[in-house]
Amino acid sequence: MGTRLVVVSTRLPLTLQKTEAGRWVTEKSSGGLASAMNPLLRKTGGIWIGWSGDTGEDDTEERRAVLQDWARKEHSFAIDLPADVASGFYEGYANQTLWPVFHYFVSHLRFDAKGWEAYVQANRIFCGAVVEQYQPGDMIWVHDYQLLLLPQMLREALPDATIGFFLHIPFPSSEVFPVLPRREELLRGLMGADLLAFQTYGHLQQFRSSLLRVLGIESRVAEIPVGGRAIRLEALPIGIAPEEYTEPLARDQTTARYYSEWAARYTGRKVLLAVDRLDYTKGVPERLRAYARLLRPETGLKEKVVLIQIAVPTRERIDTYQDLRSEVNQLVGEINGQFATPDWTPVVYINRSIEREELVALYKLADICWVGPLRDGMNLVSKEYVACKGDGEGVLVLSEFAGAAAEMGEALLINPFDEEQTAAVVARALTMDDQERRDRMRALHGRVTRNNVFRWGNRFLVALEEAASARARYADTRPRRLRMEEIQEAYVRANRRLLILDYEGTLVPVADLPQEAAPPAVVLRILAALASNPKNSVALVSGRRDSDMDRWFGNIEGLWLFAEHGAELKRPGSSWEALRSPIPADWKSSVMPILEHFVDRTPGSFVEERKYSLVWHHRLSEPEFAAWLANELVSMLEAMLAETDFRAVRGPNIVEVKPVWANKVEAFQLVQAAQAQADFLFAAGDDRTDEDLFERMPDSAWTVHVGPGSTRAAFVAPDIGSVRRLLALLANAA
Ligand code: ADQ
Repeated sequence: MGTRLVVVSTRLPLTLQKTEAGRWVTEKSSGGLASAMNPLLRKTGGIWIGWSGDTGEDDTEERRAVLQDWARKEHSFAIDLPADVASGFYEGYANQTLWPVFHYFVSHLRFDAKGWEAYVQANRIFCGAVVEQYQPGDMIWVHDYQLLLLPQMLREALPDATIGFFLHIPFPSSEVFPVLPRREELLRGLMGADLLAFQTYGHLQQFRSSLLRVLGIESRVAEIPVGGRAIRLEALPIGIAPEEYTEPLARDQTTARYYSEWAARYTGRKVLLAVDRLDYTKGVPERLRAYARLLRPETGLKEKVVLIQIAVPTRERIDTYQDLRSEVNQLVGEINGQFATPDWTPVVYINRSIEREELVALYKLADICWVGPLRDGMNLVSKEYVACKGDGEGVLVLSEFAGAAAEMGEALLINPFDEEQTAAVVARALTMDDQERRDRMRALHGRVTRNNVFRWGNRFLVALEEAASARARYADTRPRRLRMEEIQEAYVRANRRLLILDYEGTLVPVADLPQEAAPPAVVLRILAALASNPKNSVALVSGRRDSDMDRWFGNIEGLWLFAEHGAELKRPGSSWEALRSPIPADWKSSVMPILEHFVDRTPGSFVEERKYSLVWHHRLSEPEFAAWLANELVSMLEAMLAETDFRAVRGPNIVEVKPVWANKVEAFQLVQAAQAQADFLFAAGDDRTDEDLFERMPDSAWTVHVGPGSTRAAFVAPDIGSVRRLLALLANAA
């Protein structure tokens, strides 16, 4: 791997701490991510960019020296976030808006506009820091939900950069995701990446269906076509670095001491272990309540088991977390108060972080590891426990709502919301026979060891490299990003110009209802200015009726109007004429009943009747269902219309039945006949009918495709705004 890896995540593997004495010290964390990234960073001479965790207000020389050390010795570049940005970003939008919704806790959602602004601002600060460190050829790997806007920001700042994104938490269902304020911006923020990777295939699918529902962007299982390139999609479950757990077990003295002390203490009792950050997604109260059921007299388990619950405090400044802490304190108190005896405490509760040596000793000790999140992207605790069970002596009880469940079929799966069933499964784990226990654990152990975090990191980088080289190949051919100045220069040089413009989706957004979509004043001004230039022939082609076109554009002198996709034409200064006539009178009566049948089947859809065409609109319907029916409708109509002059075509959220001869190529040829020897040909459009035109125009033509999707156009404009800006530039050019 010749290229350098640039890792970007909210936090660095290093934390800046101010001691009581006022000195700045560095704390190193040895999380799974750090152990995965470090070898890759070493191998590629890469760097890590993240937040220092601090505001940088106390900008002393000593502090700066510590951070310079990080950069020099650890290749870690720390970003400072101003206090208000940090809290609005971290405690605000990231952890009180995104975190709950992505984990299906919609009722915990808190939102305010300030938090959102801070989130945008923080992403911008990250972007600036990456741009500052960036060297051409680098591979940028962005991590997690705090940085959802970063890929697109980076793409705009560094158009040729290789950008990958990994989401560590679940992607929620498309029923839940749209609950989020600023959902469109979030999805657009991701669109700058070359690769988007998720923990599970399920999350990937949910992302795709949210993308369709929220932005109307269609995708395939492995990629999303966007404006002249494709974003690759992958499901890459994260793993752990098994040696970080097995090594201390094999060699470390402290670990061995802890283990033998505790093994002696708990002789004769089964140890149930739970290790979580104290987060409401982790199901700690649910576990405690299920455990209380397990201790009821009829199970006979009283005094025979002990639950060691380790809960690391996190996000303590947020109310919900404080409430959770009180709830857990109370439950632990109740259970111990109700069941304890002078020589037995049913729950050992540790509400702080513990050392690796202690954690590993506990993993080895535990007969059962009880992993019960209500929702979790992956869950590494389940994998760490399994890594420590090379001897097969342990049972993993695992929530089916952890991403890990997709890979760990040999665990005993629970629905943590069902406390009765959970207690029964744990009881079964306690009595499982030796053979079954070992068989299950060995299968799990083999997989956790093989699918480790190093393999995960490599798979991500291989996929990212492939995605980026596919984009580079694509960029070498066509289309290119819109180059306004280049087009402007050619326009200024030319003497006879022909511009053919699509309307909806190109100059104005596609409207939900056909009666909407009137042009704003700015569009009228641009069209009038272009059409009034004696060197120009400007044609506007729309699917609209002649009456709409007249009402909206009738006053603009010199403009060619085509209504109903070119079935009707109005030359400058004359009146409407049909391109062909007569057309068979009965065609609508045979097509209409079929469309009506589809309206009945698809709530929210409706038929629009025009003079020359019939249109089935399904923009307001459930997108996946409607897309499926649209395909069915088209194939049905194709068979029916095969021998006629009519065709059924799919457009953005529509199926349209119209005459074959009503098309942009014919429209173009008509204008061209009037503007012979044009030395500047220009076309802009966003849909399939525009593609036919782009293909038929000569290579010298300036063809512009608007928005996402693959295209034959020479240029891609990201959105309607940029087309308007370009046309305004031309309209004002000398
Ligand atoms: P987390 O929500 O933090 O991670 P998890 O995957 O379980 O959840 O990782 C927690 C880590 O913290 C584990 O490595 C564990 O050993 C450690 N830990 C927990 N309690 C501890 C304690 N008391 N003392 C010391 N260490 C403790 C997010 C997502 C997950 C996803 C990971 C990685 O929410 O779903 O698996 O990222 O992608």
